[in-house]
Amino acid sequence: MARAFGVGSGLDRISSLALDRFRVQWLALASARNPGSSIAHAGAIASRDGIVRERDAAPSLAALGWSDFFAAQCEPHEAGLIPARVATVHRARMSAISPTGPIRLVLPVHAKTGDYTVGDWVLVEPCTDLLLRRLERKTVLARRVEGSKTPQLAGANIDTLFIVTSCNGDFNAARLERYLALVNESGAEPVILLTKADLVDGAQGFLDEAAALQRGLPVAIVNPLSGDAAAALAPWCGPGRTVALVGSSGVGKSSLVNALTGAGADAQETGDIRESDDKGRHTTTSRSLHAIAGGGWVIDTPGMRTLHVSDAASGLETLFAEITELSPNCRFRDCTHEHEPGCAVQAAVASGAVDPERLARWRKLDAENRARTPAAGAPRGRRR
Ligand SMILES: Nc1nc2c(ncn2[C@@H]2O[C@H](COP(=O)(O)OP(=O)(O)O)[C@@H](O)[C@H]2O)c(=O)[nH]1
Ligand SMILES: [Mg+2]
Ligand SMILES: [Zn+2]
Repeated sequence: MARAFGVGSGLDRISSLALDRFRVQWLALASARNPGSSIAHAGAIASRDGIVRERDAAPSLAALGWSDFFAAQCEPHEAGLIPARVATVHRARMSAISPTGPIRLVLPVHAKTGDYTVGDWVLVEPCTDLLLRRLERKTVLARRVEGSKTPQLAGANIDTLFIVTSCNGDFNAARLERYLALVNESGAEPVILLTKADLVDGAQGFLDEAAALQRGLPVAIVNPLSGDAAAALAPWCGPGRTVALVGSSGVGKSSLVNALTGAGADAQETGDIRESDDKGRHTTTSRSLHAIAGGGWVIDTPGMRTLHVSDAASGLETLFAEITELSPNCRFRDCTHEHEPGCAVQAAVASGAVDPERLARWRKLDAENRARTPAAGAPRGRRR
């Protein structure tokens, strides 16, 4: 049976369910993006052959971030299934967004929601909303948690990860490098955002120091409280693109999410609808996929309390490229770049080409990564 959302079916379906915060936000956005359209117009028809025909403001597969990478994973016998993007993951339930609208996923028996993360693409059975399988991820932000066998997932299929820090005591090169290692390893593009530049005399020093942390690293100053925050982030956002924010508590991540999701003329309408659904149920601790007003999606990640580096050998290699690129020139293949004769890295430090503090920080992170990455059968560790 093909599923269609007409005026009646869409509204019936919506009113028959207790609206969760996600659903309300999604509908608010669908109508905000297309002023004058009703909720019913934010629908699409998925035919039996799986071809999804877009109608008006409903996110098309492409707008949701679908690409050849995911399409190529679908088997011919799966043509009748609906691809959907996971929007929220709770202990016992998950929701998704598809071109037919928001879906409360029905989980297969024995499914563990911990195996999924916000941003995942899943294939859904159209009539039952049963989650059949997850597609391979393009990128995934993961970290090993002490005492747990499976890594903790903070989001998947993220294109750009904003590492947020502020122009004050929070700014710390060593901590930013930890974030960079994890983000590099995730496969997403890192961008450093500097907030609170309005509270210091000169932000140029912070900008320069951040830019020096990794070759080609984009760094931007952004004030989440100003009206132009969304415009400042626009180069990394847009239809089909997914971004996420990481950084310490208090640096402005939530303010930035608000700036992205409720920007401009739509802010009032979105705010009203959010308020009516609030009931004090703020979900700041769980991750969710939020639509960006100008197109694209932002994943809200809760703060990472500890920031240990593991399973990040290639992430470190990218981060410390000026050091790791020199290693092949060292006399000994297993050179630690500390005391060995004929060390190309030490020679570069002596000539001023490599910052000795960077070398010290690389050594510390590299050792930590080796100590924390299981040697055999590590799915993401790079063999040396
Ligand atoms: N003056 C100023 N305040 C900021 C800036 N960015 C964030 N803030 C404030 O910093 C506080 C913490 O922001 P919040 O978004 O909650 O940070 P989060 O913990 O990272 O989510 C809030 O009071 C913000 O208004 C900025 O660029 N300038
Ligand atoms: Mg916050
Ligand atoms: Zn060396």
